[in-house]
Amino acid sequence: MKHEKTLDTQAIPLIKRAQEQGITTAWERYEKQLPQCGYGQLGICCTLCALGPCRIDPFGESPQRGVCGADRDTIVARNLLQMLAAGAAAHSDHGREVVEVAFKTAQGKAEKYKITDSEKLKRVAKEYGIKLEDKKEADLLKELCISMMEEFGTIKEELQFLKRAPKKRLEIWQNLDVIPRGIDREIVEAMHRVHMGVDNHYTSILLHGIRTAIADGWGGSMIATEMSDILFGTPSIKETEVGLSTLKEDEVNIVLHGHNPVLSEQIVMAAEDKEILELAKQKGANGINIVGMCCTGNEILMRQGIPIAGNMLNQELAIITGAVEAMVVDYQCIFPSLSEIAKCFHTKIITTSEKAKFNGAIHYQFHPENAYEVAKQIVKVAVENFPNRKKDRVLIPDRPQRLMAGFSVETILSALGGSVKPIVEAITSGKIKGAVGIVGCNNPKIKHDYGHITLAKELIKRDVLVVVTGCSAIACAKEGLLTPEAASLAGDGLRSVIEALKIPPVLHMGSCVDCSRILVLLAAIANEIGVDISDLPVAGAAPEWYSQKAVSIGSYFVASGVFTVLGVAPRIFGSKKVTELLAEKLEEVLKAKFAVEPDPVKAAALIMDHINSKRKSLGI
Ligand code: BF8
Repeated sequence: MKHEKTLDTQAIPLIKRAQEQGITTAWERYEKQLPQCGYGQLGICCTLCALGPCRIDPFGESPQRGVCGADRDTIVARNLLQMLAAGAAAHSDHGREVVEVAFKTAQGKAEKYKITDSEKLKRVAKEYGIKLEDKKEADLLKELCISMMEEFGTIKEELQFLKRAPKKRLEIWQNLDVIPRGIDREIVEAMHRVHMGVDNHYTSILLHGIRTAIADGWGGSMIATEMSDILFGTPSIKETEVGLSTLKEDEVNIVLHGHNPVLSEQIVMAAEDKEILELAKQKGANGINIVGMCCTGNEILMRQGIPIAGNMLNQELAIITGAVEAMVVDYQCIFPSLSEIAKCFHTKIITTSEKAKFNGAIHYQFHPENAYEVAKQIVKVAVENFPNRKKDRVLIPDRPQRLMAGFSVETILSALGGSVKPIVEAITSGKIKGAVGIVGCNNPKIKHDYGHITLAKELIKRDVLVVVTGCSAIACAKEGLLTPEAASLAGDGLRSVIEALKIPPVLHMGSCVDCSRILVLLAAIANEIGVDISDLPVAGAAPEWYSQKAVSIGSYFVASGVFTVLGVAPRIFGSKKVTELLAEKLEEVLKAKFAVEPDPVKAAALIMDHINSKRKSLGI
C-alpha cells in the first residue's frame, strides 16, 4: 500500500478517514500555508522588536537593512540563535524538572518515587566529586541534585559532564572560548544577545549558539538522561510493539504524549491499580492499555517496554482511530490542534504541566508530591470515558510491528562484554565502516518517515551501524528496522557483528534528550582510541527535523565534532556569510560542519564520503 504523504502503512487508512470526514491534519494545514513566506524561509525577516517587522531584499535591491540598521547576516544569525535557545531551554528545563523530582524524592516529599538505579547514582555522584563514604542513598541523591541545580545557575561556572568529552575536544572548546558557564546562563545570554542593539556580529552570535548548544547536550539534556535513569532505571533491552495498531479494540486506551517521564511513569503504575482495573471491567473494558507517543513514549518504551503508538505526525491520527479515551500530554511537540480533533470523537485531551495548557483540554496539575494521586485521577477519567466510545467509529489499523529497544550506553557496553573495544575492533577491521546517529522529528515537508527509513536502510546496507533517538527511532521501528531480523538488510560485515550479538542493525538509544547518550558513547570510543570525536568515522543526521530542539541537537553534534546532515533546510540561506560559516568554516575550528541534503539517498552518499575519508585519516 503506497501513499504520497506517509510511508507508515498503519497511518494510511487514518489519513484517508480524516480526508473523508473533513478533519484537518498537519498535512492539510501545511498545504494551506503554501507557498510559505520566501523571506521567512531565507531567515531575512526580523520580527524581534517593534521597529519591525523588517525584511531584507534577497536579490540585493533595497532594503538591505532593517530599521535598526541590522543587515542580513545579523538578522539570519539572530533568528537562528533565538531558535536554538528555545530548543536548549526546552531540553534543559525538562532536565531541571527531573532533578527537582529527584530532590523531593531524596527529601522524602515525593513518596511514590524511588531510586531505581543505585549503581548509577553512586557512579554519577562520584563523577561530581561527592564523597560516597557510607552515606545513605537519599543523602547522596540530595547532594547530587544540589550540584546539578547549581549547574543551571551562575555560581559554579562549570558543567561536570563536559569532562566526559575527549581532552582534545575540551581544548578546542577552551581555545574557542565556548565552554558553557551555566545552563540557564547561556540561554538567558542568548536571549540578551538577540535583543536589538546587543550582539550584531554574526560570528559572535553563532559562537554563542555553539556555547548554548554545548550547555544543552553536555548539560541540560545529559542531566535529564542521567537523573531519569537514576530515578526510573537505566534502560535495558526490551521487546514490544509499535504503531497505531497497538491501540486495543476492547480496552481503555490511554496515549501518553510529550517528553518528560516523571508523570507518565506514575500513570503506568496507576493503570495497574486493582480498584481502577475493577472500574474498567464495570465499564465494559477488558483492561487498560497504555501506549506512548513521541518522546514520552520513548522514555516509557526504553524503561518499561510500553508499546509506542507513533511519532510526531501520528499524534492526530491516534485520535482519529476513535479508540482513544484519553491523550495525556506533558509538553513539547504537542499539536495545538489536538483538542479540536478530539471534539470530533470522545477523546479527552488532558494537560498536566502548568507551563503547557491547551484550549479545550482538561487540566490536572501534576506535582511530585501528588503525582500518583493525579495519575490515578487521570486514568479514572479515561476509564469512565470508555462507554462514550462509538464502536462503529473505531478504526484501528492491523498488524503492529515488533521492535527491540533499550540500548542505553550501559546496555551496549554489556552486550559487548563491558567495553567499547569490540566496536573499535569491528570498525578497525572494516566489518563496521562507521556509525551514524539519525535523530529528530517528522515534518510534512518530507514524506512521513521516508527520510529516516531510507537513510537508515542506505547506511546499514553499507555496513554502517545506525543509532536512533526521538521520532527517528519510532519511524525505523515501524519499518521493522529495530528487530534482529533486519540484519538481512545489512551489509555482510555489519550483519556478522549484529547476528553474533543478536541485536538489530539500528539501535534505539531513547528520547531526544537521550541524544546525550550518543555523545557519551562517542566520547567513550574516541577515548578508547585516544583521538577526538571528530577523528571517528561517524556522522549525524536529522532527515525530517522541524523543532527548535533539533537546532540545538544538530549544533551540539557539530560542536562535539560530528559532521551533521540536515534533511530540511534551516532558515539561513539569506546570508551567504552565515551559510559559509556553518557549512564550511566551522570545519576549521570545530573539525565538523553542517550539510543540507533533502534526498536521503544522496545524504547517505555524503555521509559515506565522510566516513571513508575519516577511515583513511585513521589509517584503517
Ligand atoms: O524531542 S524528535 S518531533 S517528539 S523534537 Fe518532537 Fe522532534 Fe519528535 Fe521528541 Ni525530538
